[in-house]
Amino acid sequence: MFSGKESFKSQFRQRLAGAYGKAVEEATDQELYQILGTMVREQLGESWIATNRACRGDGVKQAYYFSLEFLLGRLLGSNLINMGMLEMVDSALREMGADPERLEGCEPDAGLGNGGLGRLAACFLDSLASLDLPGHGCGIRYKYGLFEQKIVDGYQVELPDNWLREGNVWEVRRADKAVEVRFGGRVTAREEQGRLTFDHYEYESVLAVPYDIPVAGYHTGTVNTLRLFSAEMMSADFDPRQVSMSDQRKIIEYKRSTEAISEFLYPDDSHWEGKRLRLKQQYFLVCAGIHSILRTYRKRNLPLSRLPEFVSIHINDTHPALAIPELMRILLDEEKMSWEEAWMVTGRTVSYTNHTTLVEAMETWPLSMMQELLPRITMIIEEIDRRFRLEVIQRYLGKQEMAERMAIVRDGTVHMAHLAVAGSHSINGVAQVHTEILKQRVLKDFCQIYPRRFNNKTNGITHRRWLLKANPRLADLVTRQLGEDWIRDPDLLQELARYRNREDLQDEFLAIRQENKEALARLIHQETGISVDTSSIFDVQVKRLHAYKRQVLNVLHILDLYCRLRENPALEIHPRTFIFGAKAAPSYYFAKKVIKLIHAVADLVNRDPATRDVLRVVFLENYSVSLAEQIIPAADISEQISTASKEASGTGNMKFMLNGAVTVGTLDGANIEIRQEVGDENIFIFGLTAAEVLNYYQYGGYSALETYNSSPRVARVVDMLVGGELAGSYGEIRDIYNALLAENDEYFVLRDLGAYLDVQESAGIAFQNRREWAARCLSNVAGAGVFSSDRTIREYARDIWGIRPLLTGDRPGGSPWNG
Ligand code: 26Q
Repeated sequence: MFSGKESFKSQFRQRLAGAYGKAVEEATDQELYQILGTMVREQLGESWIATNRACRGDGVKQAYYFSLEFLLGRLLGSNLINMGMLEMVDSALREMGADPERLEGCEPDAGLGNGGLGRLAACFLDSLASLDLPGHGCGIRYKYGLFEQKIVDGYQVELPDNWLREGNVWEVRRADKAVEVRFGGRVTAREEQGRLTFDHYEYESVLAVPYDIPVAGYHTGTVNTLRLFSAEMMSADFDPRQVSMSDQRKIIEYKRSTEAISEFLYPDDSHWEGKRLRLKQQYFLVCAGIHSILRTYRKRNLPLSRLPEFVSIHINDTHPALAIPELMRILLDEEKMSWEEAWMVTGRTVSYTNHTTLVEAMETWPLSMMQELLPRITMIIEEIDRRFRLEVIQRYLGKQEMAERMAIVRDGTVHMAHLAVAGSHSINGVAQVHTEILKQRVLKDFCQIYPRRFNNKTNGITHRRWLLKANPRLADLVTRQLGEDWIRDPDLLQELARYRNREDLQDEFLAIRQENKEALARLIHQETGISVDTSSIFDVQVKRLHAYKRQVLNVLHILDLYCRLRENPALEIHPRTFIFGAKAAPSYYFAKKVIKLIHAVADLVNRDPATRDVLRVVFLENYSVSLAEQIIPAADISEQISTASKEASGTGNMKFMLNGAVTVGTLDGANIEIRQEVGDENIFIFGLTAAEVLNYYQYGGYSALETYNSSPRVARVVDMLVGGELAGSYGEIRDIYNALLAENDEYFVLRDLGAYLDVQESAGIAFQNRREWAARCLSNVAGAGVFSSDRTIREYARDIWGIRPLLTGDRPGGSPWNG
């Protein structure tokens, strides 16, 4: 432990010498980073012990957030901020001749997630610890995170993300807490003392080794745990000296097949691929996680019937829904509980968040695959299904067809959302409109039977990473206006609304925005060679690439401006820089074609002398948490333009707003609630509503061709796609054209295009009135308080988990590590 700057410096030097035999000026940035990270993690040790002790205390209930994804990003800066050590460490490093920013750059992003769902899990961990709540994460330590994206010739190329190459300073391997996970084999039933007993033979064992990462709250002593499991072979099973050659081959194969389980995160967002291995991952996580929870619980010497008083298991979408049959298996087979009691305990312990209503993203598994891989679990799921159907028919509705619709297992397919609803006491959506769609449409039958289980928890983001860390200049301005209290209580940001018309504040805000834009412009130039005009509007769309998110709509706006400028070189519009960042799932061919389209449009627009001074199009490759932290603070306009009803919530929208960007968006997901907070004048809303879209779908969609035929402006940009000017990509772009016209535009792009062009024009004009624009930006920052994940987590803690703050957290004034 160190306390204060001088002791930090002397320890730093000592450790550097010990580890590498070097002085600061001789060491590489990587070496300096390794030492720094290790010291920071170790500094958390005592508080980690104290938090764990407090968690074991009488009557303390803990929540465990099970997720196949944790999109953490870098941890050095956020840990230093939360520990209150950022300034001290920065200045100590500088005094020793090291560059803190370069050291931070040595840390690879922990990119163990695809997008919103994984990043939400990471924000929740930060809020749990910052609120002194006993809540931990449970996930998989993928050896490779989401692929690294390179763009070659306008096409996405996927490279492995080898984030563990230099090790991970934040994790602690806990070999002593490894647990066994069993796959395959056969199950037989026999009667023992009047009770059915199941024996499992010939299974394959995999060892789940936990790696624990401390999660430090902001200026508090609470340090929770993110436990990530790594798959290894069970070495005790084999003694290599006593096996023959052919067995050695088997061992090698066994090692390979076990380690494969935690090798890759599947960037499989709503598309089929590597199915079987993915199912293995899900069971691996759930089995190991529950095992380790129960090991801790058993130290209380209480019966498992009381588990729900002490443990809450939350499943992040259906991916960990096997937690339900796995907990049943333990209660039935190992604890010999009755079915009825086991079902009661399981239901009271588990809760579930739904993150999507897209039919193609609803998880299902072939029953046969499940049987082969998880024979006992499958038997339990079938029994859950049998009893659930009976309950539906007998106690409630008496309708066979309803039971059939709601079935957990039907026609050889397991429906994970149905399993998750049947087996948990709480089901929540992630924004008001999304929860209403769940209740009134997607899960309507279930909501009729269990209305009290359904509830809304509008998403949030941690304002510590997304403002304090990502945009220190703006955070500092806010602190100078409001004092530091907003960091603990982000609702206080609301105060800024009162000052929105103060000219000094507007000027300061605009100056900060300008500096952030210049920093991003440097990055863009460094990464792409493109120079951008920092007085232009930075119009940003960064998020996963998906048809429903409608990057294509954005592109059509660019093409409309391009056509108009060529037609009329004197056209007066404020210059714009369009910035994109997006990864496409490797098997999602349409999404990949859109990446190619963006590049083709960029080529055209950036080269043409008629437009290049007014329009620029930039695609930043390998969008990630760290890149987001650099892009978002520099955005003027935030594009949130999904087809209404499709984006469950969105959280990027909140990050932009918090940094004072103005949203151009549809009435979808949390955009609706953002509008409520900032008011109509401070957001640019366009397009169909969710009700309108859903109504169209009910009656077979709208006619894209009619829209095309009746609007020359729409027709002109759509024709551009196949007019021969977008070079080198005829095939891909033709397919996008066909999706819009021949396939009748499933995502209402053309239907919303007119309204989108109009609202963009208003936004462009509005931008030119600098005072009014700055006031709008300030209103957005002011309205962002409710979208802090602190608010979200308080609601989960109170309404779903029933957990209360630990009494160990040191309250205000500072941090227990700061000396
Ligand atoms: C489904 C089936 C089989 C395999 C994988 C999947 C799969 C994997 C990942 C389905 C969905 C995901 C990720 C979904 C996701 O990120 N959803 C987003 O969650 C955010 C947090 O709630 C919301 O804000 C976004 O609106 C939502 O799109």
